[in-house]
Amino acid sequence: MTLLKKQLLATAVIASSFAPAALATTPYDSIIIEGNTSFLEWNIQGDYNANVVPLFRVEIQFDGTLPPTTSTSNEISYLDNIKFIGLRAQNADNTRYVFGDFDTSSMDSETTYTDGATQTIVWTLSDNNGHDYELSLTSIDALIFEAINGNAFPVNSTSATGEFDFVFGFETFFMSGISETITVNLTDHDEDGIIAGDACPMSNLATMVSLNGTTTPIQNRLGENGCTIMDVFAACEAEQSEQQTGFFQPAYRGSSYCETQAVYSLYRDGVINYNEVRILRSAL
Ligand SMILES: [Ca+2]
Repeated sequence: MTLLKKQLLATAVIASSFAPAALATTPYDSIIIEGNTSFLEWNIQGDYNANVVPLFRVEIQFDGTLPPTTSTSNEISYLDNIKFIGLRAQNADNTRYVFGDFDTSSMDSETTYTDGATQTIVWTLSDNNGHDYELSLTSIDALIFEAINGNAFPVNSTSATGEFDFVFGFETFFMSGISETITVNLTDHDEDGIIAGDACPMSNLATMVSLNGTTTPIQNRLGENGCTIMDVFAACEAEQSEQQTGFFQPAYRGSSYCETQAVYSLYRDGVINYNEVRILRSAL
């Protein structure tokens, strides 16, 4: 996004009448973590402490339609998903503040560790002046992100309140705080009307179900989880192509176990009737 210009971190303005430009509305999802600054130390600005800028705000904009960058059993990276991180500590009337805005060009690495309901995300960031920064967020009672159907999602789809440790340090600047509110703003990427917990954020919204190049007389209905019938079959195709990468596995087309099970699953969920089961089975 061209609007996400990188700005230098640690711009301290005292009793200023101007503020950093507000971010334009973006198509990205966002998480806004707001709370109280519990500790702030900055040797250059000796009077800056947690009493001077008692409120903090972290805004994370991310693309929830991308799969996580990397994923192992206990470690997952959302580096490619994160598009913007905005940090701010301020006083109540916003006349004194410290802020830093980072876009993707600032992000060097990110690591997320998840242990039960506790998740720690550490970002290392840098600016054009060679400054290095580190931001870590540790959730205490709710995950910040998780992967659903291979896409990155915040767990709480509308809003949540929890305690988050917030640590931000570079050189001799250090601050920490605990959040009071966590607000998640989700974008309806596929415009299917299901925003919270859309398990298929980029749905195939074709009018009719088509299989193997043939359009069936069955409407491509949308399930309550945000997945259409076509999404369900698309997930099978992805699985099938993964399985066919092995040398000895023959490439084959037509009905796979996954697709057959998908038909009966759609029937059990009440998405299709039995007549439609027969039509889909014969089309596979
Ligand atoms: Ca959807």
